[in-house]
Amino acid sequence: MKTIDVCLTPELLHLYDVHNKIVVVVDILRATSCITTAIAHGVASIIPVASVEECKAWQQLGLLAAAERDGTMVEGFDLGNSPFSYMNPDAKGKSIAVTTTNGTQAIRKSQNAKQLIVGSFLNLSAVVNFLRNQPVDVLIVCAGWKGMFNLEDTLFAGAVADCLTAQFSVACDSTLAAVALYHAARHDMMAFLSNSSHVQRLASLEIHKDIEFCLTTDRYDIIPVLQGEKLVGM
Ligand code: 3SL
Repeated sequence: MKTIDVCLTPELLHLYDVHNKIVVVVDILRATSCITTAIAHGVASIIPVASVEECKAWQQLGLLAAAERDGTMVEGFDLGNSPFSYMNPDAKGKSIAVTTTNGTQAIRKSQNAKQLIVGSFLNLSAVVNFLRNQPVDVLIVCAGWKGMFNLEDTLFAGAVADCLTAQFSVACDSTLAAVALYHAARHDMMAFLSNSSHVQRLASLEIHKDIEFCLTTDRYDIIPVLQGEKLVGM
């Protein structure tokens, strides 16, 4: 039987062989929610990059560029990391280079996967329905925060694994833990996450609207998938 596993932080990624797996990268607050929103609103592609310098180089080549560090937009860029900024009609049909504190790093670290897709609560059912029919093992990579565990990404991993118990066997206790946390949280994720570190961090930056949006389930039916260096809609 195919397996589903959860890598709780990118620091643990060296323990997994991603070459033969579909990797789902998740950074609920907010990178993968932004990427999902961007593609759903007609952005042609997202180029996820690790460093601010690399992102700047894309901007100098004429691309729109988004950079976030520690929750704040980096000066000199066109966009930060709010899902609402990706709804701007001016971004439609464009490619956007993006760097974020954790999410784009997790994507780059997972890029050798057999296939890499991007997940968020916004496209939860689309991700689940896609994975259900795939003949290979799945690894959900939680972006976390600067190498550390976070709750919101783990809840998403638990939600996906919970929906796939009939088709996949669980490879590791991290998946069981993620499902247990999701069961504890699912009726009121906002309340469950209220003391979590990144919700507190974003709340201190007065980004409540983004938190609420990123915890919305099934707003979009698309899945960003990595093709070469770009994430495009599937
Ligand atoms: O860490 C990341 O990749 C970001 O999503 C963090 S933030 O939500 O923009 O603060």
